[in-house]
Amino acid sequence: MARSIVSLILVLGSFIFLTSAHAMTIKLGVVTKPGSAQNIVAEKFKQTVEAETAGEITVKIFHSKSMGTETEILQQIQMNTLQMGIITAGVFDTFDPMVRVINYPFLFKDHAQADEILDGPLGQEILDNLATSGFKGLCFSENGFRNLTNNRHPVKTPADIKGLKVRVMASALHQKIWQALGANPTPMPWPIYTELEQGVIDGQENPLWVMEVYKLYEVQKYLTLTRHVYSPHIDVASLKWWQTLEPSTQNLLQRAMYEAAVFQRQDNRSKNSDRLKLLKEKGFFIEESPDYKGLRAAVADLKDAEIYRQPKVRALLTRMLQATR
Ligand code: EAX
Repeated sequence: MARSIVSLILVLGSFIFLTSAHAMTIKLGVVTKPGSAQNIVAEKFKQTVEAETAGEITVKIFHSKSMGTETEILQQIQMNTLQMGIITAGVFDTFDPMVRVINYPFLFKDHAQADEILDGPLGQEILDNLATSGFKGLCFSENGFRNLTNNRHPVKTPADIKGLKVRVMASALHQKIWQALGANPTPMPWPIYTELEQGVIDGQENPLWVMEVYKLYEVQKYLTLTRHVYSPHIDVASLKWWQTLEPSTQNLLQRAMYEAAVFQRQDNRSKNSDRLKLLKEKGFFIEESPDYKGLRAAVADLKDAEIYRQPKVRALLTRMLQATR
């Protein structure tokens, strides 16, 4: 009896030792709430990783600002207090100015071109360069093409944008874009429902899913399909942490994240026409064909702006503009 208890304890002990030696919990941060584009990537990634490792690796998702703003999530990833994040590319531009290249206005003509470039060598250069600010760039998922909403009046031409107080992300580029379009851009972290409701700002710009998931139709009246920036997420890990992982684990996580990204891009795109219908039903006045020529002309000089002056950034922007022409 005593012997069998001892051997049971030994067996249990070695089992606990074995599992704890390999078991790992990855903390992953997103600023958005469940149902959002970022969360769909995170949940798919979690599913795959936990299924393929039979639970040896657990992914814990921190969402809805429980880890702070996107900028704060990135700072925690740099320090490895969070290991991963699905973060809107716009807010990277204070960490790594190279990212401004993919947020350039009217850069990609459609989703196919965005995928081709971002999954290709130019996208890889941007992911690799993130190592200089402490991130392992894994791949790109999507927020989507961004569109303007506001509460003042319908917007069709740049003249209609003049003087609108538009909330923008914490991004020098996004601020420049809206200055060039004649608005009064106001940087603020996400979410911004209350500020819209209280009229602190007249408008904001985001992909269609945001207007639906965050019920912006309750506090905004006019939607213009400006599609001014294709907004990816960059799916990142803490470089400090990544370097401690076995190559086999790195491969698994890299592949699982790419699969999640591809799944989410398709999921997001497949819902856009229904979203447009829903937003109309909810009372949005929608301008579907604004003066794209005028909008493009207003931002055409941005490539020469100070924010693209660093030689490395400038060189990549030139190549990117050629590749997407
Ligand atoms: O993903 O801050 C932003 O405008 C982002 O696009 C938002 O978090 C939704």
